[in-house]
Amino acid sequence: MSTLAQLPLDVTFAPIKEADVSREMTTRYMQDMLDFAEVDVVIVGAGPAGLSAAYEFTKHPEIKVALIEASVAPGGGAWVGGQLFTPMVVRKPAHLLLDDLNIQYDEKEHYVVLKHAGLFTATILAKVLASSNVKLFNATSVEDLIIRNEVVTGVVTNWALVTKAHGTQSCMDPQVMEAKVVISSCGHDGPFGATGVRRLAELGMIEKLQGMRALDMTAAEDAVVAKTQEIVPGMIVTGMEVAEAYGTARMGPTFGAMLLSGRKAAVLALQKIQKHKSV
Ligand code: AHZ
Repeated sequence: MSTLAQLPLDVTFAPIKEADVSREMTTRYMQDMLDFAEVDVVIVGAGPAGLSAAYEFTKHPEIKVALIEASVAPGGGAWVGGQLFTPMVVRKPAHLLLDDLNIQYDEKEHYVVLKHAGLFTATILAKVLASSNVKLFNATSVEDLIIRNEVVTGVVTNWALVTKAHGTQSCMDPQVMEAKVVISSCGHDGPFGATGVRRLAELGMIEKLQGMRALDMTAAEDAVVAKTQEIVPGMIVTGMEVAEAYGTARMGPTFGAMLLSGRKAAVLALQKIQKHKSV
C-alpha cells in the first residue's frame, strides 16, 4: 500500500463520471432525509450551545439527533471570541468540557483561554460530524414548530435560502421533522435570533419575551445555565435564547455558559426520553 509520503507531486487521478458524483451526494442526502424525518431529538442552531448539546448526544449512540443550522457554516458566534478577536475565554468549570474534547488552553486561576475560538468550534464539530447518531443539516432553517395538544412535537424546515426568499416568491412550502424533544439554541441575534421562543410568545404558549438584559458576566453565565430548561412541554431552551426568554443578563465574550447550558439541555432531553420509555 502506498502512503502520502510516496505520492509524486504531479499525479493522474482515478477516473470519474460526472453523473456518479451527483448520485453519490443525492442518494446519501435523500436517505438521510428519509431516516431523519422522525428522530428522538431535533437541535435548532449549531452555535456553541447547540454544538455542546449535540456533542453530549454523541455519547449516546442509540439516540437519533438532527442538528439543524440555517447557515452554510455551522458554529454561530463561536468562530471569534469577542469583537473580531479570535482568542476565546471560557470560565471554569466549563474547561472540563474542553478537557473532554482534548483541547489545549492557557490556564488562569478562574478561567482558561484558547488561542483561537475556531479550535473549540472545529474540534467539537468534527466529533459531532464523525458520530453515528447526530446528523447535521446545514443551510436548512427551522421556520416553525409542530405543536399538538400544546406539546412541541417537531419542527418545520426549509432550505434557508428559501426561507429568506419568502417575501419575493409565493408558495414554497416547507418540510417537517418529528421529534420526541426539540432543543432550541437559536442565539439572540442574527436573521434567525431566538426564533424558537419568539414563536412560542406569538402563539401565547409563553408570556412575552423578557428580552436579554445588559451585560454582567458574573451574573449572566450562572443564570443562563440555571434557566436552561423545558420551557414548554417538548421544547428545551439553551444558550443565549435563554437570556431572551427569561430576561437574564448577556455575558459578552465568555463562553462557559454556552458549553454547559448546551450540555444541560442534552441531559434534560435524555432524562425526558428515558422517562417517556419507562411509562
Ligand atoms: O444561524 C444561527 C446560529 O448558527 C442558528 N439558528 C438560529 N435560528 C435558526 C433557525 N433555524 C436554523 N430558525 C438557526 N438555525 O443558531 C445558531 C445560534 O448560535 P449563536 O452563536 O448565535 O448562539 P449561542 O446561544 O449558541 O451562543 C451565543 C454566543 C454568545 S452571544 C453573547 C452576547 O451577545 O453577550 N455572548 C455569547 C457567549
